[in-house]
Amino acid sequence: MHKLYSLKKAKKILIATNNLGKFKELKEILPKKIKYFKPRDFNLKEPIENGKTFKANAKIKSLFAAKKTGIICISDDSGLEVDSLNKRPGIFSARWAGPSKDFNIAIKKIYNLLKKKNKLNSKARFVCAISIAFPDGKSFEYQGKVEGNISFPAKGKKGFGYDPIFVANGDSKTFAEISKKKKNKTSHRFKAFSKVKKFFKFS
Ligand code: ITT
Repeated sequence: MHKLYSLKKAKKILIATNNLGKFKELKEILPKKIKYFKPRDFNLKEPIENGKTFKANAKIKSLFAAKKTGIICISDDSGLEVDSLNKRPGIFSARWAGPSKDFNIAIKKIYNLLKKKNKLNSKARFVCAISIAFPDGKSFEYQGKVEGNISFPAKGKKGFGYDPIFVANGDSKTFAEISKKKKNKTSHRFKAFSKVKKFFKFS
C-alpha cells in the first residue's frame, strides 16, 4: 500500500510555511479534523531553498521540517511564471519581493520589465508544488498549474503575493478580486492538492 495512505490516520500535521497566505489556503483545502501546526510552534528555522525546481524546493522544506519535528509535514513551493520574462520570477517569486517581503516591490518590478517590452498583459501561470514528508525521510511531490495573464493596474485586496495582477483564463477578475472559495477551487495550489486528496480522510 502507498505510504501516503497512512495520512488517513494522521491526527497532526505541520504545514511547513512561514507565508500566512499559503498557510490559510492549505488549511482550507485540507481535512478539518487534523490539528495543524506552524513552523514557529516548533521554533523551526527556514532551510536554504537551493533547489532548481518548485518540486525540489518543496521537498527541501518538507523533509527539513519532518526530520526536525518527527511529525508529518506538508510544504508548498510556488510562484508566478511570466512568459514574456522567460518564466521569471518563477522559483524566485518570494525573493523578488526583497527582504521585507513587500509584494508592491515585486509587482512594480514586473510592471517595469513588461512595460519596456510593451507586453503588459503577458501570458503567465501560477505553479505550485506540494511535498509531503515523513520523519523517516520519505517524501512525495505533486505539482499543479493555473494558466492566465498578467493584468495591470493591480486590482483587489483578497489573497496575497501576486494575486492582484493575475487573471486566470476564462475569468475577468484578478485572483485578489475573486472569493477565497473560488480561488480555492481553481488555483494551482488546489490542483496540486487534488493529486494527493485521495490519501486523506475527509469525513
Ligand atoms: P515559504 O517558503 O515559507 O512557504 P515563501 O513565501 O518564501 O514561503 P515560496 O518560496 O514558495 O514561499 O515563494 C512563493 C511566492 O510566490 C510567494 O511568496 C507568493 O508571493 C507567490 N505566490 C505563490 N502562490 C501564490 C498565490 O496563490 N497567490 C499569489 N502569490 C503567490
